[in-house]
Amino acid sequence: MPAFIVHVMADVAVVIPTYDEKENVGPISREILRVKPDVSILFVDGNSPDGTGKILDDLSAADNRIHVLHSPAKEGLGRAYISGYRWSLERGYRFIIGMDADFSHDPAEIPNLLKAAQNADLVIGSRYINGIRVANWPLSRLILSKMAGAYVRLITGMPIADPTGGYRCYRSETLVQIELDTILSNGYSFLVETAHRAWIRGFRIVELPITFVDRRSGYSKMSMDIFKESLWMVWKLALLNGFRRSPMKRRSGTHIPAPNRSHE
Ligand SMILES: Nc1nc2c(ncn2[C@@H]2O[C@H](COP(=O)(O)OP(=O)(O)OP(=O)(O)O)[C@@H](O)[C@H]2O)c(=O)[nH]1
Ligand SMILES: [Mg+2]
Repeated sequence: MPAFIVHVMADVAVVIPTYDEKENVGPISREILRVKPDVSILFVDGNSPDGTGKILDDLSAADNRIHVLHSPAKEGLGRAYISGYRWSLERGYRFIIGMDADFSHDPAEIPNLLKAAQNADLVIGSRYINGIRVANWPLSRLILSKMAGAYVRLITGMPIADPTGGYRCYRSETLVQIELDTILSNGYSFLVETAHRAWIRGFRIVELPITFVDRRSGYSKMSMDIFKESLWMVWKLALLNGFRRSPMKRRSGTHIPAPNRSHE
């Protein structure tokens, strides 16, 4: 038996949901590991018909920092993140980053997200704090995105400039306390729901200015169903919290349970 056991605490996991991202997964994982070699990358693939899953298996066989979860079907962005975050919590990562596979989220920002997370419970890479930084999007898409943020702020009172932004870094304790088991969202509204849960519980949320660039290749997975879920989800979050427009006081070490909610 060794005289002492050195326990190396795994620190950073980068979780990336994928659906039909065959051109992006190789380049994005290379770029992330070039910027920050000591992270683990977890792809959560929704059984992509374009063969992304096989490419991910090959990437993970070639590099032990790359991991893959295969979902049986396209389960929605929120469900993919939930399985990825559970995986990361089970393995003891302290900082858990979520990002897209398509280079809209620049891997070069990872060190900045981690730096900001030293003094925050949740860091949101924000397109809209101190100006607008979105490249190559049609104006209609930008207007829709800005309106979505304004809608969230109006209904919930949550003062976040970019509540639908998907480039984030969570401290593991934040993910534990927002109770992934009771998340309602299947799709993109997961991002608003997790931000809202963190905010209403009084967690420190910091918005880090980032530049968002339109996807490099492939196609968007945004659909009418995802859009509709996002519309009613904001009302549901407000309703479940009694239209409360400010955070509950957070006492350190105190667990604030989520309000009762039923699953559809
Ligand atoms: N596993 C899984 N991944 C998904 C699902 N829907 C989207 N994704 C991935 O989640 C990330 C964000 O989706 P995007 O289609 O890029 O959404 P978007 O950025 O709003 O749309 P674009 O700007 O057109 O790219 C991408 O890496 C997708 O491949 C899903 O149902 N399951
Ligand atoms: Mg995208």
